Amino acid sequence: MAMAIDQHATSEEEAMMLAVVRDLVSEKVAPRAAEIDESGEFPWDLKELFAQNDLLGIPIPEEYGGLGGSFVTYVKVVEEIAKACASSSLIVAVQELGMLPILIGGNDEQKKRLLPTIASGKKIAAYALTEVSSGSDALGSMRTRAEKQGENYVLNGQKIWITNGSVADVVCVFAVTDPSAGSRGVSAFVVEKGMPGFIVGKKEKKMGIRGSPTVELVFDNCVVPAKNRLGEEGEGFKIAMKVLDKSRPGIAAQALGIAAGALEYATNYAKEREAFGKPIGQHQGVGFMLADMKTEVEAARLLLYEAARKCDTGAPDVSLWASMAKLKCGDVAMSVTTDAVQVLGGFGYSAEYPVERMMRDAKITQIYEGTQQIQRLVIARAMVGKR
Ligand code: COS
Repeated sequence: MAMAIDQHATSEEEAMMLAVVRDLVSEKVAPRAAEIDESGEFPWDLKELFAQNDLLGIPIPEEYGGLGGSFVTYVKVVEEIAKACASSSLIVAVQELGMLPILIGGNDEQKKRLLPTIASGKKIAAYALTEVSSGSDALGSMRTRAEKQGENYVLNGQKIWITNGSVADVVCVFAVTDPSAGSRGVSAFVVEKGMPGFIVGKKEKKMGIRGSPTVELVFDNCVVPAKNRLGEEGEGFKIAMKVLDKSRPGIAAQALGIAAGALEYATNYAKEREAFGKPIGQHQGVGFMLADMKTEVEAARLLLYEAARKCDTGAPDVSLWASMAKLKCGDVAMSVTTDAVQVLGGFGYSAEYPVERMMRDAKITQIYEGTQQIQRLVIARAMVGKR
């Protein structure tokens, strides 16, 4: 029984789901990971596979077409996929990121209209906050404008580094509606593929997560019906921040999965590869490295699962925990994959082996969904406040 062998599952349903995901990953995802990285193409077949297995709407309530599952289950699913393929894990993680503004800020009509097709995977969702001069300073430097004209808003501006932006049907976009109102001058909109003036711009060439398209989006007098505004005018920035509280654990899960995948590969290698008459893992230099890597991965996992549990319970300190999980898991992903390359030596540096890809994929987890510096800022503010 899956329950008996799954030390991390918190319920029988979760154990069954994770068992299914592990099979899918070993049969369908892992064999494709190197080729997805090499080609840089979005794996549409895996998106279909995840949709068929109900992985794209795990935390969406059943009344809106989702599975009604927990964030804890969701992060474990992302982690399992990321062990083999970081790009593919983003299909699940960004579907969640893109739907959260609707779940958090939308009214009942919007949720009924938009969430079921996202949960089923019929539509792909994305989240557009970042701009050329507005990365960490998401609020102060936002330039994209939305002006009310009759029953519509007209959006003008540009967003960059939008994951899945070129394949998305539904993009939650944040834009300034009142430049004089500070944090209350931003509003959130659902922009749908085909709306006039919604243009997909250039695609980035990246170090890692190469199978996940990262693009620029341009809004050129883009007409969005007012019924697609999420929340009241001026509530957009708070919606954006509340989303990040729940989406950062998803990226932490991706990071943890990358680290766990690299650790498993390096451990098996260290048991097989011999030097000076014994497996290299039995030399203290390598054995102690593996011991540190294992300890870091397990510590990061506990932090992540607690952060996800806080997302489920609506804990008031969820921002703090989401940022701590993202900070720890991102740093562990980078250090563990770097050490995994070291354990494999010259083979680790070769694209014939997966750990160099994992090391390249790990780096972004220290940058996106808020840099590690921004996570520290959120953590410190939660501890000592902000004047
Ligand atoms: N939940 C609800 N409201 C929040 C919030 C949260 N987690 N975080 C901030 N807010 C509110 C604040 O309460 C404040 O509201 P009032 O003006 O009504 O008091 C408002 O939002 C502005 O917050 P703050 O004053 O903290 O804004 P700053 O510009 O100082 O800093 C940071 C905000 C830096 C935390 C934010 O810009 C950030 O997270 N930046 C990184 C963005 C990011 O992660 N980008 C990655 C790409 S998106 S995938």
